[in-house]
Amino acid sequence: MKKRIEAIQTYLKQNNCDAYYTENPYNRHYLSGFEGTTGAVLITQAEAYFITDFRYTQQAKAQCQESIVIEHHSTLAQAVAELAIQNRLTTIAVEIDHLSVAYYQVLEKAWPVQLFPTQRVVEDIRMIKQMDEIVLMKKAVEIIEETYQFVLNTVQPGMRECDLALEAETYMRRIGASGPSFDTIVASGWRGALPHGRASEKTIETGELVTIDFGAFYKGYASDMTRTFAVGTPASEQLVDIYHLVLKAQEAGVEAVAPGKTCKSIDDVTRGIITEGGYGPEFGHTTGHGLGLEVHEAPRLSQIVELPLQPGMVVTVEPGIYVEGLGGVRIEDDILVTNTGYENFMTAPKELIILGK
Ligand SMILES: [Mn+2]
Repeated sequence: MKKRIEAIQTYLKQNNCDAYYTENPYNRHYLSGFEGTTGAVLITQAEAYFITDFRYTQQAKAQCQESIVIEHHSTLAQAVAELAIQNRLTTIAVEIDHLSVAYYQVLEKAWPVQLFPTQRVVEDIRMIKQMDEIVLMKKAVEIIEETYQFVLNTVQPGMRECDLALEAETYMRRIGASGPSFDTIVASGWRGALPHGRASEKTIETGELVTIDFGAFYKGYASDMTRTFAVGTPASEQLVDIYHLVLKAQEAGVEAVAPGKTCKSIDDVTRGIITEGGYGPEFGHTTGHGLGLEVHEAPRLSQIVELPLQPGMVVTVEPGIYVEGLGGVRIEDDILVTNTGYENFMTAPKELIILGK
């Protein structure tokens, strides 16, 4: 935590700015350790403050070890105005990606300082995971993989997608998740063609492929996993062929991950294989995204991102093919970029599983 605060203080010195302010839940958590829902971080060149109200003071004192905890009795903006006067601040950096226009104006009015608009300062630091973060992410992955085993043991023909999602989300909580890292996607049969088909009331039928895309939060860190499996012998041979093509692309994409390679180059690998297989237009999303405190964060593995991968980044690799009216396939692993290549956090098999056979 101390290192994270120091990184911000270095940024402040380099930019000739007196303080950095955030209420963004992920950046706030990253810079303070606070896991609650209301509060603000103010880091000056000399101090780190955490400001919250009565409801969260005890929690903040326990979680924000490196910050001076301040309980306010009016508004966060007002409390910061007082700190600005006490500390003789003249400029405060704010995260314009996370402020509404209205709230920006509130801060401008309340603070006796110049606002210094910033973007992606903490997000860029967050891209590189430290060892303590990697430990938590591995645990989040372990939970979701165990939940996947449970899903395979639980799913039955005739079961509604939403009931399977509920069972999975309950199970992950039971084994240590604080909750799902996003709404569980269960897309069976023709719904598999919806890349983000949230679990519906459709029943899962024999002969269908089922795509489940889900994740767990563990101590603030997210996992994100997708598998496609068959319930009974797949009715569509075309979908089985598609499965093998997606698997080939996914495995090649994972293998390609290494420090120094650009994000785009990983997308090139998966997209190249799928395009060669004849399904380029049916792979309409990017290959993957960064993962950490947020389930989608930097860097994105896309055609427009030339950023080189660096050790400590965690990214998903998740190509898919979606054929309207027929169905779809997606396979996703969470991958750590290491000094020499990559480490796949996931161990669950990726061969096509045919249940009840
Ligand atoms: Mn994902």
